[in-house]
Amino acid sequence: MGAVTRNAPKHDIDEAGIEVHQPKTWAAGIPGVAVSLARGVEQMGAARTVRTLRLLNQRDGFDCPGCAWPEPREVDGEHRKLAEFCENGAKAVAEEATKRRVGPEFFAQHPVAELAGKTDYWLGQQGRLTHPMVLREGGTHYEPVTWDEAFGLLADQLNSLSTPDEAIFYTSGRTSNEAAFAYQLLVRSFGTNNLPDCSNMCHESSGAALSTTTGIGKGSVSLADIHRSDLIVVVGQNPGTNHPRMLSALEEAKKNGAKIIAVNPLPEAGLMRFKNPQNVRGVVGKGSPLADEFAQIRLGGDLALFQAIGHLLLAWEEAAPGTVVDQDFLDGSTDGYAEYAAAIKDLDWAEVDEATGLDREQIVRLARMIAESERTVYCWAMGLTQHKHAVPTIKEVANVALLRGMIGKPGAGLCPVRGHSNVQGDRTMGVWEKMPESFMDSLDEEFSITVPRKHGWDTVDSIRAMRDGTGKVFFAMGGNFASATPDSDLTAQALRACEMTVQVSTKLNRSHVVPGRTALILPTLGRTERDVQAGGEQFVSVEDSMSAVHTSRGRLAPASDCLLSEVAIVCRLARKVLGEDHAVPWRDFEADYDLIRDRIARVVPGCQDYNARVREPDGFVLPNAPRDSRQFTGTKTGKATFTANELEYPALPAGRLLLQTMRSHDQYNTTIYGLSDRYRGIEDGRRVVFVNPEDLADLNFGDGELVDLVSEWDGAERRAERFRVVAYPTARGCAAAYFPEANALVPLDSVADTSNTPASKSIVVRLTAPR
Ligand SMILES: Nc1nc2c(c(=O)[nH]1)N[C@H]1C(S)=C(S)[C@@H](COP(=O)(O)OP(=O)(O)OC[C@H]3O[C@@H](n4cnc5c(=O)[nH]c(N)nc54)[C@H](O)[C@@H]3O)O[C@H]1N2
Ligand SMILES: Nc1nc2c(c(=O)[nH]1)N[C@H]1C(S)=C(S)[C@@H](COP(=O)(O)OP(=O)(O)OC[C@H]3O[C@@H](n4cnc5c(=O)[nH]c(N)nc54)[C@H](O)[C@@H]3O)O[C@H]1N2
Ligand SMILES: [Mo]
Repeated sequence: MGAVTRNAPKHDIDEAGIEVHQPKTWAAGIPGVAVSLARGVEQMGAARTVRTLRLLNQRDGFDCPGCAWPEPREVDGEHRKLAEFCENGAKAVAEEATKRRVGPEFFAQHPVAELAGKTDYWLGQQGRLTHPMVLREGGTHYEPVTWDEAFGLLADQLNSLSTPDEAIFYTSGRTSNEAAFAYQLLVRSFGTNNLPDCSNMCHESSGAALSTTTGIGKGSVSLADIHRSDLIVVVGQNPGTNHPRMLSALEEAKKNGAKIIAVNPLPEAGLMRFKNPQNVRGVVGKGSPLADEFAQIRLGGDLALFQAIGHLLLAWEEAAPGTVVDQDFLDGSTDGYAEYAAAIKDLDWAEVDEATGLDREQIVRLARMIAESERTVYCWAMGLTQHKHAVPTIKEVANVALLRGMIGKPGAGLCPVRGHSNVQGDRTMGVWEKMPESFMDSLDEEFSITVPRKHGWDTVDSIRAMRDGTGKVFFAMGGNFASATPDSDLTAQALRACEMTVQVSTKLNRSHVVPGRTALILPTLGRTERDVQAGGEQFVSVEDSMSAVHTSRGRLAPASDCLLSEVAIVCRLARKVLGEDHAVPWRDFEADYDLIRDRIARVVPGCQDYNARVREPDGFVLPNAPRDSRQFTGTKTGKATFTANELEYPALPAGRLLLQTMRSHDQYNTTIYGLSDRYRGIEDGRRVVFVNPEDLADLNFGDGELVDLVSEWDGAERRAERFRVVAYPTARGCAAAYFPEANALVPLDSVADTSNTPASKSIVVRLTAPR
């Protein structure tokens, strides 16, 4: 039990030591392999590194706790590699399988007030949490507490609320299907739909747009479709860092003759060239060029770009009828085409120029490639979802796909690339503040209970509620709410105003040190660890970005004897909160997860016979009508739906920059693995702001200067201090800094229409001399 404690860094980040080098023009290859092994050995020693990585993403092993990119499926004629993981997946595993420990002695040594002054990096590097801990009202330090007392304290607090709606139950996307299903059942049995999740800040905009256009809030491609496509459009996504295994899929598609268009304000290394560490050419050669066209778009210019592409496609169709538009598909399977065509007929090109910053010839070239492609896949991530006009932007991408009939046929489709490894599965299992009525009905029927129908709070509304005193208990199933959310100072005050905050976590993070009046830390097992219950050793299941459901079985000894699994935490808490004679057999659920899966099979659409099918070697794929049969049963009209949208893009006042907040190559969201953003040339620091050199000249700032970033929103200012300016080839008028350091600048009310996702990719800022 944690006998070996590897040393955690004593010192925090020294930004004075930051180094800035030339950015790289290619991704992965030897440095990637070397870095992943070094990080593993640093955190867990050599033997454990080899043993652990051997099981990563293998059929008898555990699902990578990194991103949601799918594994190859034998049934589709695809084969898993001996090392089916990437540099950043290996880092994610090293973080979890680390031998460093944060136990009661650590908390006795460090008062909470001191810990609150540390960076997310320092906190995360201290290691795995080993004991349940409590911070009592008025206390200065966390103290050990028994599980039983911890659940008792929380149950008393919950049961003393004047309504269950005063409690908020957050989820991060690493939670397994079994834990997620049990958790939402507990929350709804208790009496609320306040189930915000990380998806609210992530692909909520994709879900909102796609449920209107295709009738299902998920993508409509499989890995095989990517391999078979002849054109892949990657918009607002940095796969080299955030979905590195996707580069292998892009490389394979290229080998089969596909072309790639990259649309991004930054020339991300992983979009330019790829050296595949899995083959000899990738290790010693120059690697393969990836993007055939790189469109260096301005932040938030994508809606205009896709309207322009749609406009050109229609103009060419008009000039030569029957050559561009897929008329059969349009006539038979879609709705709303006439309104859409009318809306983009009179396109204002001056606005397109202003919004995109692209050459008109390039837009024409992109539209040509799209017009000539027989099988196009559109991939996107946070570069599209985190803007005020995110939902209509994604609808415009869908419009272009629909025009050419690029959905529900091999090698084509829409592919929102998900973040957290089980964020999609959590939603399927009911973690959503506005699950449909039909799901609630099934829960009622299956368990003979009555769950509430009133929609709950999402992430932004939860922060508002805690700020206003209507949200009083905050419970988090994983994640790091304090750092991941916008408006860091306001959110911290909101959390501190709660009666009680509770974090179910594997590792120390900021959310533990921004506590409510009373705070609990409930340490839990990670993906990599063996999960033994009364009914024997358990496995869990997850769903990837392409709707494939499969098992994940941990193999390592748990980080401490005191850890409980997420399922056990939910079930024990439920018994305390709801009483021992509740309609749901919580004790049995905890002992044997098969019993939870039996219920999932009866409640969750598409999950019939779950226990048997998930045990198939590759698991099973959830039904997806648009992809499987070109059916759009989920839309209002039962057809794929074109939409007409206003041309919208972020306004940029004179002397200001539009700032995006993004991930470095050395972090997983708020977990900072290290200080190397290798591809962008940044080492040993994180407080940098990337700005185009011509903008710097216009604004009278120089490369290497220290500045404060001041965001301006609705008459109020927010400040993030002491960032080093890095002259960088980003699009004009645009800047970039890392999440979560820059989250203080994102105003709580600056959100995407419809999806309520924080607009953290378009913050109006000015640079000023440091205060
Ligand atoms: N190693 C690692 N893997 C991860 C994560 C991690 O933190 N680390 N996080 C996981 C999660 S939860 C998620 S959601 C995904 C995130 O995956 P990404 O979406 O790739 O993550 P970001 O770093 O936010 O990068 C956004 C990309 O979009 C571009 N972009 C920003 N604004 C715009 C715009 O307006 N238009 C266009 N066209 N491009 C734009 C940026 O330049 C950047 O390349 O990754 C997942 N995988
Ligand atoms: N400014 C800005 N803000 C953003 C974004 C952005 O691009 N810009 N991106 C947004 C996006 S896309 C997302 S998804 C959110 C992420 O928001 P979250 O999901 O809340 O944050 P993470 O950093 O992924 O959570 C990390 C913590 O999860 C815990 N953890 C890890 N594994 C497990 C596990 O197996 N079980 C449990 N119980 N806990 C575990 C650890 O304690 C770790 O400290 O952030 C959002 N915030
Ligand atoms: Mo995400």
